[in-house]
Amino acid sequence: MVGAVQAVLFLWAKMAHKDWGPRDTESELTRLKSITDKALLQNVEKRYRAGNIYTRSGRIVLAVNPYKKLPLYTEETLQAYKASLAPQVELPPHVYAVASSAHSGMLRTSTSQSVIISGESGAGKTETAKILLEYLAEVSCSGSDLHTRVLKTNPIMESFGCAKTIWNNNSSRFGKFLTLQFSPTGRMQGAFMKTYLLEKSRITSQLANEQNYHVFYTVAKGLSPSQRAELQLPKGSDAVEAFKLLNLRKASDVDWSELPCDFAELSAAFAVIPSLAGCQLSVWKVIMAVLYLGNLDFAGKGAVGDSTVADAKIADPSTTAVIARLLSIQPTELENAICIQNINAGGEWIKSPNSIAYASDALYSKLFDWVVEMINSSLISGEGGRYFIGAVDIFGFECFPTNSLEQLCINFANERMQHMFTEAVFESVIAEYQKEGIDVADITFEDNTPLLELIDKPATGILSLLAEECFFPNGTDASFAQKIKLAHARHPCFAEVKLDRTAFTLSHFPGKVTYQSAGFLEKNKDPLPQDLVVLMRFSDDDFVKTLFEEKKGAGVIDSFRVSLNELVKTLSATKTHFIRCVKPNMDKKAMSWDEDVMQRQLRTSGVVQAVKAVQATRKGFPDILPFAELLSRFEQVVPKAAIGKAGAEGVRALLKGAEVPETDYRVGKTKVFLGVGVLDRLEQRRMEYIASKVSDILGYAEYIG
Ligand code: AOV
Ligand code: MG
Repeated sequence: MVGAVQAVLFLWAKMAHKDWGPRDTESELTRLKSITDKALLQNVEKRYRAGNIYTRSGRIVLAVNPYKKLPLYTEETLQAYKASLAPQVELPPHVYAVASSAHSGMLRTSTSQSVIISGESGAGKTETAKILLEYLAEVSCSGSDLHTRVLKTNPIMESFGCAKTIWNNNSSRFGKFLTLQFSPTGRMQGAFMKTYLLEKSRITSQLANEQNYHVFYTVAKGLSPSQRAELQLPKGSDAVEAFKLLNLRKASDVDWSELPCDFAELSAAFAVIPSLAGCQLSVWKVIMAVLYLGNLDFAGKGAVGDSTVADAKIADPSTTAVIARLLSIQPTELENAICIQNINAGGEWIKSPNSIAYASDALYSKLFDWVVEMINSSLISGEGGRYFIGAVDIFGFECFPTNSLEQLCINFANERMQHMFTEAVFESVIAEYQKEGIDVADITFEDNTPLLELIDKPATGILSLLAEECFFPNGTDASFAQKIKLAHARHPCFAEVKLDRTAFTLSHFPGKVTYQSAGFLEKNKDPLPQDLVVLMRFSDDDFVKTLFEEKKGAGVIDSFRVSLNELVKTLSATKTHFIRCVKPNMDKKAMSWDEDVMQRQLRTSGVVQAVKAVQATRKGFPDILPFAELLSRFEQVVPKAAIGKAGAEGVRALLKGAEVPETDYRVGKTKVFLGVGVLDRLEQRRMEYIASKVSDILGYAEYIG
């Protein structure tokens, strides 16, 4: 009998509530009774261990990287989110809930939306972006060509732009802003992406245990014998360990199963993008040319580093011949272009072998840009799309043993996104209170404006000083380091490094990072030897020519700043959604929980502060409900006095009837703010009420049965 009552009760409670049953407090951090760091962490851990990697915290969805496949992305789950009409906050937290909310929000309010996915390197941003895209494609263009094309951009972009680092086996080495274009009825019509700052230095040098871009391994190993014959590759072109740029001791150093796709899948993905489909062999050619360039050595006196010698020669002319053949250029001209770099020493042109690295960098990064351009030309909607949903998946915050200009840019981009996050999250809390006419308590949150200014302020910021130093003929990395120290020694986010005059430390939101300024100037100038450009433009291969077509270009930093500003402007004009990815350990391990690592990320990401701010502002009123919601849920459970009255009047009558002391709630203009425990007490009454009805029904059933 008791069992039957419980079962009926459970079903009743489930039916009485929209979608997935009563709101549970654990899936929403701001609902927790205790919001100490420890309590929040324990809650997230408990959920994580039960396979619930997503937790909501007000407007933010927190995603903990499971580092293993979980059954969270099934067709049924997707359909359940698709079919649900409940607002996002009512649904179990999930990337699908965010995607669904962005899509329906776009339609309901006629406003473009964006999803900002942030987190440290390896936290799960790129995976999250894929899940988001899968959902949006499924609900808005299922079965169409666009659906296939837009999803196939993932293996291509990951192959060309991701690489194994110490922090992530599939680390994005570029930033991406994907824009999905929609019709007024919510159908996806097209897509395009903007990419930011591919890490060029990786092409020619990687840390031990790190790797080059995935595509090099995929292509070197995957080309078929007939393709190798067509490209006239020499014997052994499939021996990946023989290519110096691949940074391998043996072929088995590559974990092939971890690459985003194999060669057949990459080819298949190319095949569905119309503007890439016919160019496959040309692309593989350039990839192989870059690999052979990396194997070039200089002979005799002109060896690397010996730039005073005027007779540098390439040690192995047969390799030069292979590269020249691949690029359809003359071997002697290639040798000249990479041996003679226009360095004037005492009025004499000297031959420096250094331009091999520039040649590989230039070829690959131009190929990367071309691939992005082709994808865009195949996916973008001619009609432009009325609204869009944008997804930001940039390279995550990172701190390596040695950090250079790339890390400064990456970390700076993360700071900009963090700033948007704090603005949106904290300001929205304040705004909610003000809108309801309720006093706002002091909210404290880390404001990273001082650090942003230190890096980006016009004229005196670190990036401006770098650009300026690049203009001076005598500017060096050391003089740049000196200048920023003079300008910023006292800045609270800046610190000098003892015994290292060219290094400096910045206090970022996730922690301190020490940067080595050696190489900053050259990286910013991004030299592209003119001889090489001319040579490529005279290639007999139209594809190679196209790669080196003239394009406007500013300094690396200048164009990065401009595009980041544009991104922030674009995002600011949309309704923003936030997904915060965190990783449970630093070892890329499944289901291993390192409390310190998690604590640090929750604290530094602003999630803990956001939860605390919500509570601080609520001055002990953790539950905010629209009037109608309170009335529809609890009206029956209090004496008749409240029934029939709507709005604030009804709410006051209901709470009075339920004997809630006046000090335990505040009535705003459209919402009621409930004190700690009030909602629980009301729920309790509601359950008692339902139980009494159920026992009436069961009693009646027994009577008539
Ligand atoms: P990131 O994008 O945040 O790092 P990724 O999205 O590449 O991180 O995630 C790193 C790895 O974690 C992936 O390759 C997966 O193995 C695993 N992973 C992440 N999310 C999930 C998930 N929801 N389910 C299963 N496995 C997951 V970086 O690009 O380095 O900043 O720059
Ligand atoms: Mg990534």
